[in-house]
Amino acid sequence: MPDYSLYLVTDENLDLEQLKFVIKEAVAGGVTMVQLREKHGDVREFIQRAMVVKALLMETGIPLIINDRVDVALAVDADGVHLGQSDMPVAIARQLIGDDKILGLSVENEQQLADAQHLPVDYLGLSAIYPTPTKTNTVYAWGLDGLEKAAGESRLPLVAIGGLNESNIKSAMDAGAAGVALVSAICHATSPSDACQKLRKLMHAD
Ligand code: TZP
Ligand code: MG
Repeated sequence: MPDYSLYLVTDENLDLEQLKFVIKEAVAGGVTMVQLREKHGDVREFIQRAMVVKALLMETGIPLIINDRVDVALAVDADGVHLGQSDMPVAIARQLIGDDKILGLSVENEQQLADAQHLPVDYLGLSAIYPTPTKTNTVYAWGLDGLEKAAGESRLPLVAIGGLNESNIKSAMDAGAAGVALVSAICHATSPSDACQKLRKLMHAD
């Protein structure tokens, strides 16, 4: 099973130099997974940025996951794709990417969590734990209680996302998350490397 524990989701507002800086620092700081999330560029730019990130992750063993777009994931031979509820259906995505790639799906309510249990995905993104300025169209906040309940019900590993940072990642892991996905706590840190190291320590603290 991939190590989902410290899962960086990139901020779409980073320019290419900032993106490279954040990825390099996050790798140095011990991130275990990287998702490239691009919401407003065209597909050519998405592919170019994905190739740059892929080169930076090469030989680190850290998987590159592409947000939303199966075509981009295939184009750069990424390690996986993360899909939302209105993206390509995961059964079709699985056929296209094959069994060896990592496939993640966001679940935004109890019904979606239940429905996802028998889908051909590797993990679920529990979205959102808390409301966050990074993504303003989230529909539901699971909270830590919701995360704990979901973890008890899910046969699939859960990656918690939304409003997570130094103050609450330990609680999210204790509530049963397989990992925490973070945008601003890493991308907006002065030193993403220091931030990742600190997050890792906090996450594994007793
Ligand atoms: N999906 C649900 S919340 C979110 C995404 C992509 C953004 C999380 O950003 P942050 O800054 O870690 O709260
Ligand atoms: Mg999406």
